Amino acid sequence: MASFNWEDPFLLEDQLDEDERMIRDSAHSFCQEKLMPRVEKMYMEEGVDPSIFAEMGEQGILGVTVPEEYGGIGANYVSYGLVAREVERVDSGFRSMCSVQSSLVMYPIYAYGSEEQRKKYLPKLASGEWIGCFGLTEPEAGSDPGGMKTRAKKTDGGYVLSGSKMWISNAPIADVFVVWAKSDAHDGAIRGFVLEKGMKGLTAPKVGGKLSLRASITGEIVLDNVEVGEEALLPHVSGLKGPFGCLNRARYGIGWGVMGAAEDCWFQARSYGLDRQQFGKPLAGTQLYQKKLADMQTEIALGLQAALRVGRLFDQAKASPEMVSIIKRNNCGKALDIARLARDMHGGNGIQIGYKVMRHAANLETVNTYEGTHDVHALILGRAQTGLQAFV
Ligand code: TGC
Ligand code: FAD
Repeated sequence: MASFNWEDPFLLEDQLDEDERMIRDSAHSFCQEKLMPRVEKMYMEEGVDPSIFAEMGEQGILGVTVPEEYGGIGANYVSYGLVAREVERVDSGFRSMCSVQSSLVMYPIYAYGSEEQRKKYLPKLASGEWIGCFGLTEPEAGSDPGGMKTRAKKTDGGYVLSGSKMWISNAPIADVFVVWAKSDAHDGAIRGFVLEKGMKGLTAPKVGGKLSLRASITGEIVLDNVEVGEEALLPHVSGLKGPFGCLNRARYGIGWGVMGAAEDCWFQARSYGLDRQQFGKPLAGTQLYQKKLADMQTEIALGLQAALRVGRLFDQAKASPEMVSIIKRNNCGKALDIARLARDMHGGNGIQIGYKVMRHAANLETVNTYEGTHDVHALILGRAQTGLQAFV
């Protein structure tokens, strides 16, 4: 039999091609050299450094799957997942910045936008010169986005948007706002609009006081009769399948990303247990400690393998939303369990910022909730196998 690589139990490495490894390695170096040194300060101060977007853009990790003619690198979905894993190995908040920009802002403009919209927005979003946000959730419509109250009223030359969005990543620093509203000109169907910073009536106050995802800025979007021209409408999609088409991609990336955070917690717990002596021996030499490390290793190996499988199917246009729900739900839940366990294995030191595990655990509370909560994905999967919908 072959020898066992404890860090890569199922030899994921062998299942990647040369381009994928190169994109992954380059993202890994960028994340460790440029992002890791800044994360603690940003997290502690709940601060934001918008210049990170330009650095991510220069690195080529915004809009990884968008074709080169629009500023992306035209890579496959496996590469996108590998990048998400490297970014979230540092912090879920940084991965959020990338996910929103790539899957929730660039993707809808690419997939549902006019050629003018593509040319105007995508290159600047890919370079990070412009920052984007995605407004779907509202104060009274979270898991049930179909219950949104934001309205687009038809005028002679365009639309007037009114309403408010809540919990919107990047919003306070955004230049470009992809906002979803029910349009009276389209029988009340949900339509997407691309708004720009500085439009009269558009504001995006910060939501403060977060105890999770503190390195990513979150805000509201307030739409006080914002007048836009016809060119703001995303012409090629109507209905909830518009925002869900974006969520399928962001959720898929999260399925990979959280495994990066989980791996960081696992490696931290292993190193800590090898160094820390209690009762005259390393903690890692105790049965309970080893059982916990084995559980972490197993769940991460399985989670990564599942993410890779869905990625390969994505690239063959054979992935379904339900497959994405399986990896989003499983991998977020398992990563959160692993981060909490790693925190416990560090004893008192585990609550200190320098050991990273508590920061990951706090972040993963959000990741388990946004992009469809753990339970909402269970209901999506329950509906798919029973034919009965249990939401209402
Ligand atoms: P339902 O009746 O199921 O569907 C309505 C229409 O949408 C279509 N559809 C999809 N299309 C593509 N992909 C999917 N995954 C789709 N799911 C549904 C469906 O075919 C139908 O189309 P049509 O043409 O027949 O009208 O809708 P529902 O209202 O019953 O929805 C139920 C539910 C719970 C599944 C859904 O509402 C849901 O997923 N809720 C969770 C909401 C959510 O995920 N919000 C995320 C907000 S964005 C965010 O969190 C960003 S965080 C980013 C970061 O910082 O990283
Ligand atoms: P609720 O829907 O009120 O759910 C509360 C609880 O009830 C959950 O446990 C849920 O699982 C459960 N529940 C809900 N419905 C059912 C049901 N039918 N049956 C059983 N249980 C149910 N949104 C955006 O649009 N854009 C963003 O960029 C964005 N970024 C975010 C960043 C952060 C930091 C956070 C925290 C959220 C962000 N969100 C964003 C919003 C996020 O998608 C929502 O928080 C999420 O969809 C859940 O909605 P909710 O908070 O209203 O919770």
